[in-house]
Amino acid sequence: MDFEKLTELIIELEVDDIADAVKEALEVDDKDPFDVLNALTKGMDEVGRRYEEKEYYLTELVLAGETMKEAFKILQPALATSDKSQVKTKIILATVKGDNHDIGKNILGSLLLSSGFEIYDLGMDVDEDTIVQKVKETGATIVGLSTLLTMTVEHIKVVHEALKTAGLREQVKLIVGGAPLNMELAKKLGADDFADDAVEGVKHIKNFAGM
Ligand code: B1M
Repeated sequence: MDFEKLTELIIELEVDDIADAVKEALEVDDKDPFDVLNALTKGMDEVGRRYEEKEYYLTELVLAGETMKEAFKILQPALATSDKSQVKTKIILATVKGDNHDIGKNILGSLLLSSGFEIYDLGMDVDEDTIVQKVKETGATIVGLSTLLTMTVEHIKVVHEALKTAGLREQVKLIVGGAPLNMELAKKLGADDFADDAVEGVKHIKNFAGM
């Protein structure tokens, strides 16, 4: 199972075949799971391009999301590392209010879990009050926000302000990710850090946690 084929299966929305293909790549061909993840993500980027060009419509976007989730069910255990820390740093993850994209956030969550972090995943379309409440309840020291939509990036600022108003901003590091963001914009919106992809996200978060 070569990487091009995996990319193609995502683009062609082969929701029934993708799990077997990922299994074959990992178990028969002994491919690196992170390279498999890259091949799948490349497919999602092409789906996004086709959607922009109006070759694909919302139905295809939905199916692409389902296909990626099927792939990830197989990939997730393979991405797990043996890098477990003794003391568990608590992290809250959420996709911001108004945004229903959760695949990137879920990948980050799985990688963090397998690195020994304690994850509180609030899901997608999450408002600032829910995040503030969860920080109070858990004493989490890191909040990771994901957003893929240009129109929802401003919600990062809303979360930053809400944490500030609640007197919690000093106790948490706020890290964000998602295609419409970059470090400059992230900082402008009040975040402490930005990561380009989930692997980078884990590195930055480990840094915050002093690991
Ligand atoms: Co939507 N969508 N979508 N979509 N969708 C995009 C994002 C888009 C770029 C497609 C396009 O036009 N080219 C575009 C956004 C344009 C923009 O605003 N800039 C778009 C649009 C317009 C929309 C709708 C508005 C369409 C409509 O309704 N007319 C709608 C919005 C709904 C809403 O959210 N309110 C919509 C809906 C959907 C579905 C729900 C159908 C589905 C999502 C399913 C799901 O997530 N459960 C979907 C999909 C699948 C996509 C694309 C094709 C793929 C997204 C994806 O899963 N990528 C996407 C095009 C694209 O991304 N190229 C697109 C794979 C995933 C692994 O990557 O999530 O980016 P990603 O995560 C990356 C990094 O960003 C980073 O790490 C991951 C990789 O390692 N990362 C972090 C993410 N979060 C991080 C947090 C971190 C660190 C790193 O630290 C905390």
